[in-house]
Amino acid sequence: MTDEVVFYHNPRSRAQMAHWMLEEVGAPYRIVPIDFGKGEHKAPSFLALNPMGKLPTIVHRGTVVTETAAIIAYLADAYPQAGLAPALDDPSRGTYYRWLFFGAGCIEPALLDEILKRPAPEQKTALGWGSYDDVLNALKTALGKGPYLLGDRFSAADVYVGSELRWGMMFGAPGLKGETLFEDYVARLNDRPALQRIEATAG
Ligand SMILES: N[C@@H](CCC(=O)N[C@@H](CS)C(=O)NCC(=O)O)C(=O)O
Repeated sequence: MTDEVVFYHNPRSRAQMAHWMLEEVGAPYRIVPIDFGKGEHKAPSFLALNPMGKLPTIVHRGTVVTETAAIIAYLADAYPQAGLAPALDDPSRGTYYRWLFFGAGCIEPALLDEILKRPAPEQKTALGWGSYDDVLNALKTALGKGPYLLGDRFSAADVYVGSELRWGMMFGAPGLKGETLFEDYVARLNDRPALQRIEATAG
């Protein structure tokens, strides 16, 4: 079985986050471009892989993986030589999981609240992400020691959380640009050669 990762991709999407990770781990991969305008992500052949009709989606060693955070975590484990995930018995694995899941479960919906200007619901305690301000405050605590979420160690959690922050900054979510802690963190990530490589090809 080939070790090549088949990567369904469109540069104007969250697929860029997975693309960065593919470059970080040095995985052999083949890009299958998906044209949103032509509706290729809603074609039956693509829906058979990802019933959500969304990117990113990868196929590796015969298994489909969807959801950006899952793809990033999967690649960290599939290519352990890159050293982007703490070992299973390393206590920092807990911190690593914590921020990866926080990225998908809290940062992502909180950012969308702001970017899409979604009205706040009355029953806030049922929201898993609390509020946008709570999420930013938690992130400030997480990054306070730095330089990365696991301290000195860069990990796949930074690829995902950092991608979310970069994305939030791009769409003008409040409280990110001009906040030194976030600006410095994103600047450190922007220095990663793997990220620079994929940015250079994004067009
Ligand atoms: N929960 C998914 C969201 C993926 C997602 O919404 N991708 C967007 C692009 S950024 C997409 O494919 N949209 C196409 C559509 O829904 O029609 C993840 O984290 O990967």
